[in-house]
Order: sequence, then structure tokens, then C-alpha cells
Amino acid sequence: MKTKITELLHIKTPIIQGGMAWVAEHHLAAAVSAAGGLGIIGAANAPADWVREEIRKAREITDNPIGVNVMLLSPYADEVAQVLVEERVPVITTGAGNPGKYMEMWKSAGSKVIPVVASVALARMMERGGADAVIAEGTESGGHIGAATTMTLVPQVRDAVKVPVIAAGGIGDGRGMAAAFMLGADAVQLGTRFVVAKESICHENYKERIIKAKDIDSAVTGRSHGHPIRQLRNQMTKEYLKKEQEGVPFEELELMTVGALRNAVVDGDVKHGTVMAGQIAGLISKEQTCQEIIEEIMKEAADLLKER
Ligand code: TUI
Repeated sequence: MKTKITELLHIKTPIIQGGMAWVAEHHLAAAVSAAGGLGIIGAANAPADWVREEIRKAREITDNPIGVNVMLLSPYADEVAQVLVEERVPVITTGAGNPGKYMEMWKSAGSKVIPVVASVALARMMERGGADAVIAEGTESGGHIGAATTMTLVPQVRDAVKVPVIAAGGIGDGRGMAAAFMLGADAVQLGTRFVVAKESICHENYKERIIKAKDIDSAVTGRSHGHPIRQLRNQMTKEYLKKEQEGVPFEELELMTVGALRNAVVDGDVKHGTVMAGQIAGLISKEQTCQEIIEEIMKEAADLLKER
């Protein structure tokens, strides 16, 4: 399928894998890119040297383009930004903030820059600042979320900017992809479905938790202090939400979550750890290879879009 995004990024299929902390490392990113989508290495809170190594390891697996996501709240964001220039990363996505201060250095290095936006205002600002496309991410997503739904955000961003729009949040199959295209998207970004990919190094307990999840199994912690995080309900969210309701200060709540995502993803502690996942987790029923996932979604979406 050809779209503005496949042309811009030199990829075969308009499916992008989200840059998820701890999960989106070189095995997953390379597998998605090898299957024709765009794999993304999630820099998250990792040091710049780790990011450089992951880029190089991914490049040993596939010659197809691979991107990197910069989580702008990271203490290493400046160093990571520089590594991406040195490594000539073809596609850079950003999350959890405004990447304005890096735009010039990345653009002059020849990278395509694609910020995640959670509002029309930020989409407009990013376009003015030179973004090559934007990812309109709805509140259905896992992890750090904005307020607008994908259904409402995507068409409004579509109307507000001229650059291509990638829809994210709540998309897990070909129906979701076709729907996003109807709303004006030129590509989709999926996270949760790729967490359970065979090539994902995520702990089996975490994958199993997603596969067993039901439609209303997600909770949002941190709303009271302006850092909302969507994750699957467990002992951790129960305690956190209770403390939040009691008005426990932000600093104390933060202490509860230190290392909690790693505990879930790497060690498989899905009871006390943070199990970030989107609302679409309830739809995801099996572990498949990235190639199977991409082929299945593309076939389903193409059939639906043909029926128009
Ligand atoms: O970034 C994400 N999702 C994430 S990042 C993450 S790691 C983390 N762990 C603990 C605490 C905080 C983060 C887990 N999930 N998605 C992209 C995204 N960006 N969603 C929403 C936004 C966003 C929100 C506001 C982007 C820009 C923005 O504007 C703020 C500004 O500065 O204008």
C-alpha cells in the first residue's frame, strides 16, 4: 500500500511500531522493519550509549529503515539527540513534550522528524517548526497519554495541518487501521499489539496479561498531578489510585513507580510492576511474529478500504 508516509519514509507498509520503553529494543524494531513496517527503538530513559548500540545491532539484522523515539522527559534527551545525528537515523519520533529545540539539528542531518502530538495546537506548532509529519495519539494509548480520543483528534489534526498524519491509540487490527484512514490518517502506529510479538523481548507474564486483558481492564494513574499513565489494573494501580485519592504528594507517589515498568517488562512482576498497555489490549488474543501481525492487519485493512 502506497501512502504519503510510505513514500516519505521509504517503507513498504504504513504501519509504525511505537517506541515503547524497555520493549522497543533492536530485536523488535528490526523485525518490524524487516517485515516492511517502520520499527522504532524507544530511547525512553536510557543513556545515549545504549541507544547507539541498539541502532547498530538493529542495522545488523536489516537494511530497511529503522527509527528512534526520543522521550523528551528523559534526563539523557540532549545526548540521545546528538547520537541520532551521528548515527544518521532516518526517522526520529518524539513523545511527552515539545521537540522544538532539536528540530534544526535533526533536520540538517537529513532525518525525518515526526513528533507525537496530543492536541491540534501542538500539531500546528510542530508543522510550523518543520515537522515532516505528526503522530496524532489518542488517549486510548498505553503509557503517557493526552486527553483527546483518537476518533476526535485524528480528523481535527488532519484538517489543521498539511503534513501527513499518523494515527495512534486504540488501533490493534485492520479494522482500526481502516477506520484511522477514514479519519484522514496516512499511516498508523501500534504499540500494544507489538508488545506481544514473538520477537518482543517482553516477559511472558506481561504478554500473557495483555492477551488475557478485557475491554475495561486499564486504569489511568497520575491524573491528579498531570502525568497520566495508562496501564493494566493490578495491585500497583489499586494502591496508587487509593493513595492518589487520599491526596498523597507527588514525590511519594513517584517513589512507588521507580523501576516498576522494568520490573514488569524484564522480571515479569505483573502484580506490583507497571503494565503499560493501551485500551485495545482486550482485542489482542495471541502471540504472532511481526510479519504475521503486519500481513494480517494489511490484508484486513486493504479489504475494508476496497469495499468503499
Ligand atoms: O510518550 C508517550 N508515551 C509514553 S512515554 C512513557 S515513559 C514515561 N514513564 C514514566 C513517566 C512518564 C513517561 C510512557 N509512555 N506517548 C507520546 C505522547 N506524547 N503522548 C502524549 C504526548 C504529549 C503530550 C503533551 C506530547 C506533547 C505534549 O505537549 C506538551 C508540551 O510541552 O507542549
